[in-house]
Amino acid sequence: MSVELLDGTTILGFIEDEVAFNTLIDARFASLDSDSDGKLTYTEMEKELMSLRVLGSYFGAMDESSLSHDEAAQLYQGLFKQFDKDGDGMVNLEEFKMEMKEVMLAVAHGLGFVPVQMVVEEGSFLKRAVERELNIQFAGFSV
Ligand SMILES: [Ca+2]
Ligand SMILES: [Ca+2]
Repeated sequence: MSVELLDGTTILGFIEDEVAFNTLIDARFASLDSDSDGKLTYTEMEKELMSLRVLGSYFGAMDESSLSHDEAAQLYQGLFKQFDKDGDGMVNLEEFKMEMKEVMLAVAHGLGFVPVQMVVEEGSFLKRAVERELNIQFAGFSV
């Protein structure tokens, strides 16, 4: 975990960088797919859904403390269904990629263009987005 300063532009830049974004999505998918069958079950997705929920709470979309255990379970099921576009009970790479893009776009728009401090996890999307922008800035300095 680290505290980073980021705004919507940081995230948009990352999403638009197709190679960087797809590379991260592929790696993330593979790490979640613990039995390597190319599909994510609800159980395999659970950890990711929790971190997305934390992300959502930054924007007041969800109030953590007011949720009962059942409500939290419903929330995760709902998030999972959002990923599972064709409703077959599994999330494949295409579905994962599509929904992650939508989630990150929503986060970017929620952030807007005023930088805010956020606690980000190592290896998370936000962390990669920040690292990518730093790399570009450093590359700019060396020219
Ligand atoms: Ca699997
Ligand atoms: Ca599916």
